Amino acid sequence: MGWLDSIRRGLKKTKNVLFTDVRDLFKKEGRLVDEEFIDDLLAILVRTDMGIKAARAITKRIQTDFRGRVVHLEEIMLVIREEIQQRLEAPGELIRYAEEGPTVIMVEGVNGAGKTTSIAKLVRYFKEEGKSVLLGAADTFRAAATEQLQIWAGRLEVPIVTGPPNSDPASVAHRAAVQAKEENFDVCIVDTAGRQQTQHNLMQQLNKIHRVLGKQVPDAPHEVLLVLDATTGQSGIAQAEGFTEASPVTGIFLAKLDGTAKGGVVVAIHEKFDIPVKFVGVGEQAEDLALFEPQEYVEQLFQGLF
Ligand SMILES: Nc1nc2c(ncn2[C@@H]2O[C@H](COP(=O)(O)OP(=O)(O)O)[C@@H](O)[C@H]2O)c(=O)[nH]1
Ligand SMILES: [Mg+2]
Repeated sequence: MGWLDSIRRGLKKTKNVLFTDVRDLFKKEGRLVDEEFIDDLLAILVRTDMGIKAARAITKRIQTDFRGRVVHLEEIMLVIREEIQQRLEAPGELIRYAEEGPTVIMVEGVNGAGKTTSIAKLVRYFKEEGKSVLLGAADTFRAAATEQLQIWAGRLEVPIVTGPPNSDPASVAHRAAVQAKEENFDVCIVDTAGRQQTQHNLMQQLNKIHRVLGKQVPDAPHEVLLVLDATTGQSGIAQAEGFTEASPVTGIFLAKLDGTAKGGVVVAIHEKFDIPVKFVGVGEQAEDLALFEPQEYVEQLFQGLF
């Protein structure tokens, strides 16, 4: 199954809101663009979690273009599509690979966001690209966290560096980077414990892991991926702010897009941060990954809708 099928699957619930709910605004043949219509449409757009700014911009344009006119579903959908498309930009290069030595990727986010599962998806992705991968289990706070990553490592047949429970996560990160360098791995992915942006010490610790990796491998980490849970919508975005302040996040991995009608959150993320959404998680298995391409995202979101 290709990336396109994956993104389609991930957007199913969001499509439902857009299509079913917007279509329901059109009881007869067309509908007069009046205040009531605009209010109803705004509420639907907001439900996709694209953010109030984008939702207002879309309804404003519809008001300007069509006020007092009877419009058809297709005309409205076309405007929504155009406006969403305009707000999304291509992520540029997906991964900034190291010029020499292993490419080191650090993965962070709040508890339960989907970090460990997303790492499994990345492992599978890199393996399909023909690259060797070494994992670093720097979530040492819970024994179960290391075990979870170990299970994935076993299934995906990649080696993993671990540490005893409650040991210094930076030390695990350090050993993973050293091993990746000495044994010529292409990619080294470091898992980290979940944390809240309000936990100052833990945010400092992310910074330490970041520095330790950089000492072992030039320019490491080459990517810092922040995993956001799509089902938390706008509140997930708010959490992200603290992370981008604590460490230079280079990309968003948007997990659990399949479990939510809030797929518009991609738009909100783009509006809020200058950080591209690079990967999208669409299920609990290692193959449930989509690479984020704005063009495809928009196409799949509106495919079959009009
Ligand atoms: N439906 C769905 N579930 C996901 C996805 N990514 C992760 N999960 C689930 O979310 C839960 C938390 O994931 P985990 O990777 O342990 O999160 P972590 O605490 O951030 O490491 C698990 O039950 C995962 O199976 C996804 O893309 N889609
Ligand atoms: Mg985890």
